[in-house]
This record gives sequence, structure tokens and C-alpha cells, in this order.
Amino acid sequence: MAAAIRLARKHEGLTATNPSVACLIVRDDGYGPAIVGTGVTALGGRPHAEPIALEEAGEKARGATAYVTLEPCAHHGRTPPCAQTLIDAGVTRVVSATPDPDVRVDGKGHAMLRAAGVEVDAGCMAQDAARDLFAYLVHKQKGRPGVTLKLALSADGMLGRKGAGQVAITGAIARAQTHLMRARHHAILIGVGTVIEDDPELTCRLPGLESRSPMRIVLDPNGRMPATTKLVETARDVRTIIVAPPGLPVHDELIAKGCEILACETVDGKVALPELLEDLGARGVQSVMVEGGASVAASFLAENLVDRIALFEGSGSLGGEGIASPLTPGETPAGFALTGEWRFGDDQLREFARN
Ligand code: AOF
Ligand code: ZN
Repeated sequence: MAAAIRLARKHEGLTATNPSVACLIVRDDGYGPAIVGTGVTALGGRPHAEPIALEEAGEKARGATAYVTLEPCAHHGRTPPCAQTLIDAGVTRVVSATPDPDVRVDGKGHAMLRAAGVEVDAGCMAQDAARDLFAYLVHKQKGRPGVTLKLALSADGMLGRKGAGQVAITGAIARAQTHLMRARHHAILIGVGTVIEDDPELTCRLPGLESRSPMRIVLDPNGRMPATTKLVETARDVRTIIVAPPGLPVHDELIAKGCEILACETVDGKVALPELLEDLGARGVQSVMVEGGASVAASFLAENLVDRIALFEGSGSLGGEGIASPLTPGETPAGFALTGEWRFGDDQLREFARN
């Protein structure tokens, strides 16, 4: 299953609204288990992983085991149900990682296999597979994008220094990891205050992954978005969406430079976040990485709209007049559980998911 999870990453982000799933066909003819077929959801989302793996395995699929990172589908869509294709190929055992919340599947894939006498072991390495299928799973279950809150904290628990613009909290290796994280989301979201303070680019600048920068979304409830920032100047290269209430005059210049305006509702001078996420979800945006600043992070947390937290902790203290974080270093945020821990140079990354 670990090998299947790694294979599924090959097409991550390249299968439209379909998740990138992998399937391995494994058989043991007395010399130990051998992989006789591999498949990953095709570019654009079809064919699904299972028929690709089964085609490679051919007759060797008979009596074999299929490892699949998502429950095989049970519906007649643009392709026949994968559960039926596995049955027809003579597979005798299916090991799956995560159940598929799509209402057309939702347990029916496993049931179909069992009804045909196929042994089913569900839930193998479920948490690892779910981490990669995060966007798809949350979007299907909640009808809105999965939200990752990324925060970088200094050792004294600060997000930055007031009025100092961008302050380095983590080193180069952790920053590269942030860029990789950006490439694995559909959108990056920040507040206009961070645009004014930091003038960030919010792109993925890892060699070879430059084309994988996701769309950038700026919350601008009071029409403060400056038209001469890096974001606006590069809006023709990387999709840039300004979320603002309808009818603000400054919009014309932003539109002329390639930004899109998404009309939003506001509550007490702030963007109504549940409605915004619902709107983005309806447009097929499956995941959003929230990158700042402190008040946007606090709003997402207060509204219970954060599904996972990526908490980078640097080793240095900022001192002075720092910007306090809504989360404390070393502590698990209330309502979340630790799901992973990594070290990048001198910095630590801890990942939490909602309980
Ligand atoms: C699988 N194997 O490789 C994938 C699956 O529009 P369709 O007909 O392609 O169906 C999309 C749904 O298929 C999607 O929502 C999810 O339930 C499932 N994706 N299933 O058996 C795969 N990618
Ligand atoms: Zn399928």
C-alpha cells in the first residue's frame, strides 16, 4: 500500500476533480509477492487506476490481490464500475486504504466486491492515503475546499514583527517545503493586510515545479488592494482572485492588469468565510492553503473552518514588538490531533488534523 500511495502522487493535481488513485496488482506464485500490474488515474481523471493496472496484469490478475488507495468505484460513469472490472478480471482479494465518500460509491464498491466473493480488507494505511487525498475527501464530504492553515512561529511564539514586512522565521529548507505545500493545493489565500505589509509573490518557485503555482486569493473586504504589488503585476501569469464586496471603484485597474474579482458578502467589515468557501467549492476548488496574516488565521480558526494545520516552528526569537500568533509553540491546538512531525534544518514542522 505504501508503494501505491507513492505512485498515486504521480498524477496529484492533474486529474481534474477526480482524485489521483493508484492500484497495484500483486500475486504470489510461490516465490514471494510480485507486482504484475500498476495503474494510476489517467491525466484528466479517466480511465481510473484499476482498469489500467488490470490491463497490464492481463491473465495474471486471476487469483491476485489488488491494492487500491481509494475504495473502487461502484457507479457507471464515463467508465464501467471498477469494482465490477476487478471481479471480472478474477481478482480474489482487494486491499483498500480510504473509503470513497462520493454518494455513488460510499461503501457500495466494497459491498459489490464482497457480494461476488472477493475478500476485502479496507482501511489499510488509511491515514497516510487520506493525507494525500485530503482535497478530494474534504471537498466531497463538506462541499467546500479542504483548508490547511500554514503558520510559521518564532521560538517566542510570534508570526512577525509589527511594521517590519517579511521577517525570516524559518530557513531555506523549510521555505522550500512551503513551496511544495503550495504546489499541492488548489489555491493560496491571504488577507489584504499581508499584501500591503509583505508584498508577497505566493508562487511555487521550486525548480521544475514553477508551473504548479496554484491560484492566489486575496481577501479585500474594504477595497484596499493596491494595484502595484507583485501579485497584481504577475496576475497574467498566475491566476489571482480578489475577494471584495461588489461595486468598489479601484477594481477597474486590478481587472485591467489581469486580476479577477469575486464578489463576496461581508459581516462586520470582514469577508463572510463560510459563504466564500462554499462559493469556491462550487467552482471546483478542492483545497485552500491559508498563509496569513494573524487575523485571517484567527478568523478561520474561530469559524471552525480549518481542517489541518501546518505549524512551522523556527529556532530563533523575534523579540521586540511581535505579532502574536493564534497558536502557541509546542502545544497541540484545541480540537486537533498531531498527525505528523518533521525537521527541516533548524526548523520543525508539525501537522495537525481536526479530531
Ligand atoms: C476509482 N478509481 O482511479 C478514481 C476513482 O466521473 P467519473 O465516472 O470518472 O467518476 C468520478 C468518481 O470516481 C470520483 O468522484 C470518485 O468517486 C471516483 N474516482 N475511483 O475506482 C480511480 N479516480
Ligand atoms: Zn473507478
